Amino acid sequence: ASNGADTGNNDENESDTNGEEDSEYSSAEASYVIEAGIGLNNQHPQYEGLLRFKELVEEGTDGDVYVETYHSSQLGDDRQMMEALQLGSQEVTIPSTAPVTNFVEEYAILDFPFLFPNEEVAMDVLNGEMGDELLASLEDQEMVGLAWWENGYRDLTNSVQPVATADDFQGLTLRTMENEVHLAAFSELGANPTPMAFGELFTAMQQGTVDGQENPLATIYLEGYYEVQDHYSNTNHVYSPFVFLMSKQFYDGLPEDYQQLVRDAAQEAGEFQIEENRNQNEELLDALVEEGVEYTEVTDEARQEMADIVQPVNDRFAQEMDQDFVDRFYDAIENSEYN
Ligand code: KDG
Repeated sequence: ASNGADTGNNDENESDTNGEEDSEYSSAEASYVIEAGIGLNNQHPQYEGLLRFKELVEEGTDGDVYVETYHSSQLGDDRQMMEALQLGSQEVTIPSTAPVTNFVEEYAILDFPFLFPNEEVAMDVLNGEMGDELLASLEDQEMVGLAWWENGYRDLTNSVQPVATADDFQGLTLRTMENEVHLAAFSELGANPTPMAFGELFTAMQQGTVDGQENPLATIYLEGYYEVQDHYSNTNHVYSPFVFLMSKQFYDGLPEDYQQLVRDAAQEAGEFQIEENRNQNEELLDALVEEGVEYTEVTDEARQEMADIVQPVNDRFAQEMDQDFVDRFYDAIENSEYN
């Protein structure tokens, strides 16, 4: 079922639904077909990464594994796509980690605001033992975590007022991802958080159901949020990883060499996606301002104040989690060579 065709914005190339025209292979001749879907549109580096995955897998298996790519929630929202992976009716999705907490509790640690001091530390921890542990914990949920990709630091937009300090969050109705930590953190800042699937967000802003939202710059610009939002602040409040998920049922049915091949392809396509993402993020601020959005720069001091306000939320959630896991996670951040 497609619930996302008319949501979101900026799908400039609607015909590029499944990358068919870019492929010399076809599903009819393949032994295995991977249906891969994401929530973001086909302008986002995440989709470019997915097309790279397709190319690597099809070339690596000489077309024996074929990848159909879908964007803009065409296959459903993050939660629905993960459920489809569990059932084996869809093979791949690449959500932000926030909605994964509804399946594996420990993922909530990644949602702690102001947790990672920079992107390099985040990727170092995720590509190390702690990240491996988080990927392995998905197996009980009938999913296989193949690689970490990057959404990036999340920033705030809204249609009401410039947000420079923690006080400015007061009374703003903000769409958040479906995640308890995000809900608690934005409540603590005095906002009214409204959890909602990504595919419903553009319309919700357009109709004024929410005043604003938070996402990395690439999403804000490439989904055309400037059409419905007036203010942007570089809050950088949460580092948001993507996790490349495959249906365990499908993965288990692949021959071993193909299992290794999809693993390597997810990793390599991820490295490409991360580089594209970071390059774009740098350029997009100017483009956003050119579209008429007012940019409010958040000072380090103001950001520290926000961090102090939400710290009790992090502490409360940390207490509910396995203590050893939390300690080792904090240690991994502390001991990262990029810290
Ligand atoms: O393709 C990824 C999206 O489905 C979603 O996870 C993006 O961060 C996101 C959000 O705000 O829902």
